[in-house]
Amino acid sequence: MRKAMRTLEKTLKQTDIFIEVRDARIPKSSENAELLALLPPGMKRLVVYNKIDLVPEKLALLEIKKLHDETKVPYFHLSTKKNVNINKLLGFIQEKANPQFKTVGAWLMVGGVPNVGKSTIINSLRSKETEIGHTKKSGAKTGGVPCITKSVTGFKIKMDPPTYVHDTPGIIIPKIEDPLVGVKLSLCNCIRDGIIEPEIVCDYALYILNKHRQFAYVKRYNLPGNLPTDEIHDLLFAVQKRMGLQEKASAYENFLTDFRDGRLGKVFLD
Ligand SMILES: Nc1nc2c(ncn2[C@@H]2O[C@H](COP(=O)(O)OP(=O)(O)OP(=O)(O)O)[C@@H](O)[C@H]2O)c(=O)[nH]1
Ligand SMILES: [Mg+2]
Repeated sequence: MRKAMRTLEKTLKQTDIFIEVRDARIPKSSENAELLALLPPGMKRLVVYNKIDLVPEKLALLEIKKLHDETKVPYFHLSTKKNVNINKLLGFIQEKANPQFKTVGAWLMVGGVPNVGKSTIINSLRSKETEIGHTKKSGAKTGGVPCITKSVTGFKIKMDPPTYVHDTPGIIIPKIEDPLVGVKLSLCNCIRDGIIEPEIVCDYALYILNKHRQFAYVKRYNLPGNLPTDEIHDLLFAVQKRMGLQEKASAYENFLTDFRDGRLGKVFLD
């Protein structure tokens, strides 16, 4: 990550706009102050809150607005999965990115913590430009686990004016001071599984589901008496039984995957 930070710092010197991607479920916890500290003063910035399809939208947008009341940094929400505001993002880029020299084109950088959807956003932008979307050159590599992007790579997203984006590896704060922030990052798959005890992460997920009164898990895992629980061991036992899993570790995995993919309901964690 240190090496990536150094590369980022250098690349930022050839960047016109920095687009910071955060996870709409954890707008505050997915901010990376160390990454933002690398930005040259006065650099044009935008924050996008991706995966809005996974949150109760009204509540999340209210909390996100509060975060920006003082900073005045432009922002909006996004979902690449549901194609929400991708055109708005293109419009923003078109308006703000005016290349100094037409031949060089404008350069953007997409950055943020791991697994928030940076590379997927680049691919969504590329697919909107027919000439680029139909080329054989493959897009940015994406995946459901953190740290898929390993190096800074440039992609063309627009032909006229020529506009390019640096895709960057996800950067996590080296020392997370607040343990709850660590749990939330783990729950949203921004840090690798296993770094935080899975039982703690699952327990927090269950607490959040109950707090939001999202009880889809009761039916999905066939809980005894058709009743919700706040006992993580009872829940994991039900997951294991319902899914026919041999090992407890697979129950953790199954439950977390369901939670992360939104199959158990929409939640907001910050
Ligand atoms: N539900 C939902 N999932 C999304 C959305 N955008 C991206 N994803 C998923 O999030 C996961 C991570 O996407 P990537 O684009 O690889 O994320 P990244 O930020 O580039 O990740 P790193 O390169 O590992 O830092 C993938 O499984 C995507 O399909 C979205 O709007 N909604
Ligand atoms: Mg990536």
